[in-house]
Amino acid sequence: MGKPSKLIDLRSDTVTLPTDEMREAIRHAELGDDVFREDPTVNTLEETAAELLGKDAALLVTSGTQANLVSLISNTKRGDMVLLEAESHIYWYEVGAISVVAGLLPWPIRSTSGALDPRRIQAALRPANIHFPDTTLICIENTHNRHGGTVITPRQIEAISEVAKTHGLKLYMDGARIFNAAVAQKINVKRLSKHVDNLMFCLSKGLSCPVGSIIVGDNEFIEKARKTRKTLGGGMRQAGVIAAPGIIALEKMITRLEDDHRNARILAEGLAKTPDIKLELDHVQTNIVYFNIYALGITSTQFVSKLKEQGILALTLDESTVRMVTHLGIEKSHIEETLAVIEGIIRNP
Ligand code: TLP
Repeated sequence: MGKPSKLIDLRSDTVTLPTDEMREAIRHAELGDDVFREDPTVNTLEETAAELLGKDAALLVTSGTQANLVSLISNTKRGDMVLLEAESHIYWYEVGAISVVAGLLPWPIRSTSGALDPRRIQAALRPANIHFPDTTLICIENTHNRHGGTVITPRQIEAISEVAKTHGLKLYMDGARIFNAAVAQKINVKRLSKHVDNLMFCLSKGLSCPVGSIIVGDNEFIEKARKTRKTLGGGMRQAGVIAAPGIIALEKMITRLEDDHRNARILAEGLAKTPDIKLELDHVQTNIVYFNIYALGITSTQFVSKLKEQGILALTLDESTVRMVTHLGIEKSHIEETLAVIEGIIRNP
């Protein structure tokens, strides 16, 4: 097979473009000043999101990173200690905002596939002592990005929430891809949100919106988060232009995530059969595929630039690990082309 005719962008589901219906909705959105709570489109989106996740209220913010930061600040006080998974997005990819801006001490806990073991949480808790910061929050991530888009089950979340309750801690979920987690497990998303105090999810990943993330929680928390968002300069005016595609995403883009999962599986199974490529098939549960190319004798950066020469875009995770993410616009035929290109690279690394 020759060079693919069109770029196949597997870097992230964040590269998805709004659908025609979303663009139309943006054009026609009814708008107002959201700082005055007068944007009807934002209000509708927030009400829809709160209902979908089974919480009192919701807040639209600009990005997943802002959602996590607003939530961290609103769930804690400066100087507190926060327990989180060692590979979590908050710990790795948010420019240290948890410390730099929120003034918190992140306490990473290792796991094998992204789900925190309640016994390890228990072991990390410290007794009241003048030397120690107060531990007030546990953060989980679902699906878990750096573990390969793995899902956390309602039972696992409930077990973590029991430790949280016993010790008076709050439980927050970075659910950037929470609908992927729900669709993969064929469950109502409320079963994943039920046992956390609050959570966020992203509109601008697999749901294909151009901008935005949503925080959901109880009324008191969301009021606090609204003020925190303002502190961070995140109060928006006619934000209905962002909210309008969000409403369509929640109505129409969730069930199709299954297609992305199916394509990721085809990709992973193809890669697993390819000599010199190693991957954990068990970890491929949603739309993210990581694979190791160490045995090829080139770095992941070199591998990714060879892919790019052939019109395929991917990201590196570390020196020998490559990441590919499926999303709207990636069809089965693109996956087949990608596998064929990879076979070519392997024959001639
Ligand atoms: N993740 C991005 C990159 O930052 C790595 C991606 O392409 O996967 N939580 C999780 C679990 C995420 O994966 C991301 C984005 C965020 C938070 C932050 O969202 P944004 O990019 O909207 O700030």
